[in-house]
Amino acid sequence: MNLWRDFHGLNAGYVLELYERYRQNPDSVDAATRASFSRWTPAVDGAPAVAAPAADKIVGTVTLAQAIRTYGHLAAQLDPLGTPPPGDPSLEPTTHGVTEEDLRRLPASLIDGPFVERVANALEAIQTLRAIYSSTTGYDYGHIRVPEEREWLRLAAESGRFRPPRDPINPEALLERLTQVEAFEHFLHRMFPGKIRFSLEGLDMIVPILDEVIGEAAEARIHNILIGMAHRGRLNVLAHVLNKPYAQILAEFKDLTRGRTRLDGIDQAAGDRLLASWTGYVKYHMGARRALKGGEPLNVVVSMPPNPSHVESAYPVVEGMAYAAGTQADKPGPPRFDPTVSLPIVIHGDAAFPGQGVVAETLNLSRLPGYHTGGTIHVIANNQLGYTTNPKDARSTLYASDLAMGFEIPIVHVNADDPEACIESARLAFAYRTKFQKDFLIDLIGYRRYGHNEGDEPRFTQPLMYEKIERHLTVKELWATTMITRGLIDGGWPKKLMQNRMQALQRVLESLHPEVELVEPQPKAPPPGAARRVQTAVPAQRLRELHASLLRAPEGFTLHPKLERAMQRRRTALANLDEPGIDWATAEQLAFASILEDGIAIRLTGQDVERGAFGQRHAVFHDMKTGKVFTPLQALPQAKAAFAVFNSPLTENAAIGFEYGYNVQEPGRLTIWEAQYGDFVNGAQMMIDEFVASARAKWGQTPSLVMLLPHGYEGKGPDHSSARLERFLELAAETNMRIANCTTAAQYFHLLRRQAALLEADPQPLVVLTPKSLLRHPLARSSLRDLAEGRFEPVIDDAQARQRPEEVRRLILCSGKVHVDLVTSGHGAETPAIAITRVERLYPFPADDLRPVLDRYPKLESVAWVQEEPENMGAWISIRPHLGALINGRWPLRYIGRPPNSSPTEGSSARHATNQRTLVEHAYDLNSTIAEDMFISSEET
Ligand SMILES: Cc1ncc(C[n+]2csc(CCOP(=O)(O)OP(=O)(O)O)c2C)c(N)n1
Repeated sequence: MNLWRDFHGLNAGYVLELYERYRQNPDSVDAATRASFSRWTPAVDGAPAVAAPAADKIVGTVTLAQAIRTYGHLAAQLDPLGTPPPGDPSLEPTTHGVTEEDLRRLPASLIDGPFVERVANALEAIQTLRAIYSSTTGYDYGHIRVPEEREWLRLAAESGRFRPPRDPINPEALLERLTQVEAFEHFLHRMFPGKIRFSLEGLDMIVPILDEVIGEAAEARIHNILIGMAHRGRLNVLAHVLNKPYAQILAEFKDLTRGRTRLDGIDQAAGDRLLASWTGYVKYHMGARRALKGGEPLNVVVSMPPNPSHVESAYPVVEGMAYAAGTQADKPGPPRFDPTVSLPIVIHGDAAFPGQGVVAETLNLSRLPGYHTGGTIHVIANNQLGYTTNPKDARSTLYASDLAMGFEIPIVHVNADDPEACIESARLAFAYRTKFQKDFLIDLIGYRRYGHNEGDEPRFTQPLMYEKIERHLTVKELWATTMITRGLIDGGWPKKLMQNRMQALQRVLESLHPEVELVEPQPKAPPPGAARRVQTAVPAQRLRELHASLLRAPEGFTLHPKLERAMQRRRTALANLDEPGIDWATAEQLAFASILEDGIAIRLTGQDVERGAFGQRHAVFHDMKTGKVFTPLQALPQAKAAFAVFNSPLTENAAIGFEYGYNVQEPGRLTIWEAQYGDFVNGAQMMIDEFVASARAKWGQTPSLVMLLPHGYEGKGPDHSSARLERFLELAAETNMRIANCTTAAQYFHLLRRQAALLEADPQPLVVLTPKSLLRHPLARSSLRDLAEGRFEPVIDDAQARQRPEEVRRLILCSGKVHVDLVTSGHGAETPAIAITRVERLYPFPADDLRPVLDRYPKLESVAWVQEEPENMGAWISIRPHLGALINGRWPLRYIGRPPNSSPTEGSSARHATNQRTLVEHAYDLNSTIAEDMFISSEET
């Protein structure tokens, strides 16, 4: 036995202590230890025969080593501008009761590690640890709770496995790359002074880091690489990583009038309208795609989706895209996710990462079923400033990356002026991600050479920092110096390289043909009539077979008794062709089943969607005895594509961003997100404004995301009632979305099928205000015939009034649940002069369907819009001009409803009930006057 070879660290200390005890009294240790020590000749074995080192020195050495491994990053020189690191007392030997002399006397093997063989004693071992952990890289992984991962990370750091020169790099290629990056910024700076480009300078190493990760990913045959990033350095990454041609970028900088007067493939009038509203977009937010070419068909696509100015909003979108790219959904059952197919890389700002809530929301998705992408590589482009704000005002944490610690993401802080350390961090990130399929974060600490943008004067707010920056050599210059010192190049070479690059850019600028080079995505005009032609009816026999399949549970599956009864009731729902036995949830299941049978995959997510917030859906059943789950739509024999259903975590913003990304990456799948209550969708207003509503106009994207938003005034109070329809209507323009508020199960059925059928032909987001009480209301139920022979009706006229049109004096137009309140009020029978027509599709405004309704009633005296939302909410404000144009002064158009209110509803259910009753009474009161009631607004049009 050799003490120092066989035992390390504290173990060695403990054995020594035991040996001391044995020496003084052999009986004080157990028999096995006694036998072992009796064979031990300390002098021969190398252990001190008489004076073993004091245990406290051994313990001190070991705890010092441990402290360096955990806190060494606090002493690392991470700031290229030279700010001294904060340090930590635990990194000092004296804190652990040891001196350098003690360490020199102790053997290196006290400290376990791959380098131990190469060093002579504990002092050298500690010095080696310092060189590793407190250099220009700060390994920050002490928060990882999985021992295997921690050990892997430790060995990776201490073996230098990924670090040049052990893992060599091509120094000339790196110099050329850094020259390319720098020259591009210099050139733009010189040729377009004052133009915003959000220069990368100070964080130039981002490009070689991306090169490294992408190169490794391509070798690992990862097919889809998705890069998410905001403004900083985006142009440089577009040019050099995505290979966006210089000519195209320069053409955008020239900012020439587009000179385009027509769009191909559509008539002039439609083209004019589109061009008039076509917004185009700022160059530093545009997206790009690049197919990597290799010797053999590599088939790797690197893409960077466009992003809005809202920093970090692209992060969940990229995750959704990566997840979709890695998910196979063309076979029935649950979809299959392969983490080796795609790789998300997200570049964050150092102020944005800790500041924007969507980051925490998205990090929380990272390891959840239905969202886990196999690991994201994060890079914080840490220039130590957020616009004009210093870190001390930007975050409550030491590092910009600290939020990631809670998600057990290993972090490497790295000085952006040390290219070799940066390359190592990229390799480490990729290797860790490959091994553990988890996120990894590189906190790349550099600086910002100019102001927030190039027109900004940074010295107003950071005069001292910019004094340093002015004198600071660029990373390219530093690397060139290193190469000269290492004798790799001669002194004139870097300058020559730079000249070459600048001249090349100059040649591109001189030979620019902006009309050719300026390639902007064009919004695709929807094919005329696609939506109108779509067939959504499903033959009754096919529906009955689907229904039977959906009700077939596995052998021996024990349902909850209440669900068992509900299922029994459901069994008969389709028995009779004309009996309205199909409720909302049954219609939804049938719609989903038939869509799957048509070969279109479905993904449904949202809070508690598996059961449904109102206990209506039960897309997933739980066995009462075993807890096993059963998802009928995943066991459907007729299905030809996958069905995914996932309860989402409690997020709206990241959740919608993720689904948006999933949707645009795989537009052939029906992607549905459901809000718990419709009002919560406002937590994702940014995603709705910036992506769902406007991405088509800004970036030429064609999303088709479905959002199900429970809506309806049922006395719940200010929250839980309104899905804020008014906001969606306000955002609706051109062909950017469809908005519906349907009142029957069949309408919902056809609407979903219609959306699925239009995914390719005419994709548009679909906003559906879904019911709560109507989920089970008899009037909302539909018959099998409605599903088998009907279609989605944008407008449903009053079936009874149609029979006696000449009696009708007032036409009430309404949408959603208030229709049921009106027709169940009992006033109808007394007032045959009223017709009640439902507007089921609110956008696009169904003018063609309403026109015949208005023309149907020859004795009409007035048209009234009735809604339960206050006057400043709901559909009224948006729909009023459309109705006015349609009525064209033939009758007065009046509003019957609550007055404007800053809150969506009354706070009390009693008050709600009274107001709702009054509202209905006034709708039926042909003699009511404007001033009589609080429900009537002050004006007639
Ligand atoms: C949601 C949002 N709020 C505010 C802004 C305005 N803004 C743009 S960049 C920026 C500073 C970002 O700092 P940081 O994340 O460190 O990135 P940097 O610009 O320094 O690279 C601010 C405040 C924005 N774009 N998005």
